[in-house]
Amino acid sequence: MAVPSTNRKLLNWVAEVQALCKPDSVYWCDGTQAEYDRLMGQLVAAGAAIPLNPAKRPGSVLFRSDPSDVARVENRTYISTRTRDEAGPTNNWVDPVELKKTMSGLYDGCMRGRTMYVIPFSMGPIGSPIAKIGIELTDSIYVVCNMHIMTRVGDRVIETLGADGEFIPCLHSVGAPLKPGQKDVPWPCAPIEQKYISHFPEENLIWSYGSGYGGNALLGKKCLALRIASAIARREGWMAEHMLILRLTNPAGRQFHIAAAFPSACGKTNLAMLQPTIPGWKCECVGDDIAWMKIGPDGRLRAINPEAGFFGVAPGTSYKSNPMAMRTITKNTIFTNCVLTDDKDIWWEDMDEPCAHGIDWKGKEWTPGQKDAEGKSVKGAHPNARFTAPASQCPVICPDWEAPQGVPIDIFIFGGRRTSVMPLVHEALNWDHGVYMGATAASEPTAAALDVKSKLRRDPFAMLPFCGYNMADYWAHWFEMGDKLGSKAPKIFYVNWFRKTSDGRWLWPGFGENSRVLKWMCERVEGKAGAVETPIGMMPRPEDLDVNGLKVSAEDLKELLRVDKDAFRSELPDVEEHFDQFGKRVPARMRAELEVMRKRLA
Ligand code: SAT
Ligand code: MN
Repeated sequence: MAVPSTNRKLLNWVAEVQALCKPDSVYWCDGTQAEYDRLMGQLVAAGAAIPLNPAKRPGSVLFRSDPSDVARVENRTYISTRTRDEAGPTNNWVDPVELKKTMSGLYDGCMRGRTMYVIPFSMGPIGSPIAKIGIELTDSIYVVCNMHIMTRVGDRVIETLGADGEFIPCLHSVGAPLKPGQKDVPWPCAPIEQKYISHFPEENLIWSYGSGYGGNALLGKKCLALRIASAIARREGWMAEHMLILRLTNPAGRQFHIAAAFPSACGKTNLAMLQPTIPGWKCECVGDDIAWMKIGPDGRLRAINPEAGFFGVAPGTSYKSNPMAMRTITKNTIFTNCVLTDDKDIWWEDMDEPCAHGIDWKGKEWTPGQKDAEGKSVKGAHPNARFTAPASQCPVICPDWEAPQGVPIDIFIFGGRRTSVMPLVHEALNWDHGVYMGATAASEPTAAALDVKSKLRRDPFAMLPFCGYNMADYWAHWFEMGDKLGSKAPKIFYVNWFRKTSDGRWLWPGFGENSRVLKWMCERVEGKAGAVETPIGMMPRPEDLDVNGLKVSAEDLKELLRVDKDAFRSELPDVEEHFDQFGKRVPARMRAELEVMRKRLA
């Protein structure tokens, strides 16, 4: 057990929550391996965690969530600001006084029969000028163990906090108190209508109730590092973004740092750990999900990865799609909602080797191709099954991934999953045009959100579910950052790896071959690579891309680099509608970009 803090604000808050939630006991986490092993041992003994075959996957376990608790719940996620306008039309809003009243009612006695864990954690390397301290109070050991991997937990955080340091309070409960003698279930949680993932950005406070899953429960990630941090960043003049960070080194040894925003489950982890297929280029991973960026003393934007682990989407991850992720998760990894194979290893759809038989994510006997009552084939792993693994285990982790001052960003990339219309890559004509690209980014839906049904989802900057204030004000903040950065601003690009032909064939091989597109971007930064101006921005001609050894026909490449003016023009009303939901708050500069686009496409 950790040294109890001397921080008055912290001690008072812990006492207050203890009085409200009424846990049987309170435990201060020290973040040590011994603590992790002991707590995980308890979960194994209780049957909540299944230890995997130590000869195959040492130090690793499998969890199965309750079938109702498998992903973030966006319709139960709230930005609770004094006025509805401050949260904006894309966030759920409830008045903070009312929400706190409702939730206090739920929290009252909610930890009975359980231990309340105090998790002191740092988002970012401890002591970095960009890092922030959070304290999560939770009654879930699963959360404690995941936080051990995903953040930096322990005594050093308490020491850094000192007697009067600032921290972000993060309260979490699974919402499943136990009566005396009542046996716990493997995955306690509350019914959907009692789940609340609430943020109070005006007082840097997070209250989460009822879910044990991912971003609903590991409060350092989406809640703190994106929703609360984005609101702080706007006040303080920096950026908290849903972006991977990577370093690309060219054959001459010049380093480029890229930060890229794609919605959840659109291949951020794959790109972050990309293995270039072009000779002489090296790629290293700094982070796969979140970037915190401040303008450094030299005027350039410096980025850190606030996390310490990867919470990656498992299905689709393979030695073919992401060998470095596969090697990262060979040990010391927590798996959630995967298949348990007969030799006590894990499996999911599109892993390299097929699985003959196993136990599916719901705990039932399973054979591939198995059909349900309606004749639909049953997946063994949940589409949003996850792995939680230490970033330090990634074979291509960047040597500077924990550099307190961060890495200087040269390039921003936006994108999404679009099977049609959007070409392989285009480059913004200037910062404002790049902000327009980010604001209008769209994707076809993925498995990361439980409750999104629409066909094409505009996901500005991949921040739609993660922006802790009015999205239009967030766009204004991007314009302001551009003004501050001036000539030192990163160049902005938009990519789409997911184009298909009308008969459903992929046009682009993706994965390591994406390095060809990144190479072109780096050479644009250096002023070396050619491009043509199109109505949507600068684009490479086929001869501007390094296609040496690439197995894509000239015809397909032409299609990948074609701008379908009619299709883009036909999407403008949708863009306008997208802007209009924010009314007068839309920056004039954004409206101006739309008008320029309209003219270019005419
Ligand atoms: O479940 S999380 O929100 O942590 C991951 C994601 O959706 O990107
Ligand atoms: Mn994400």
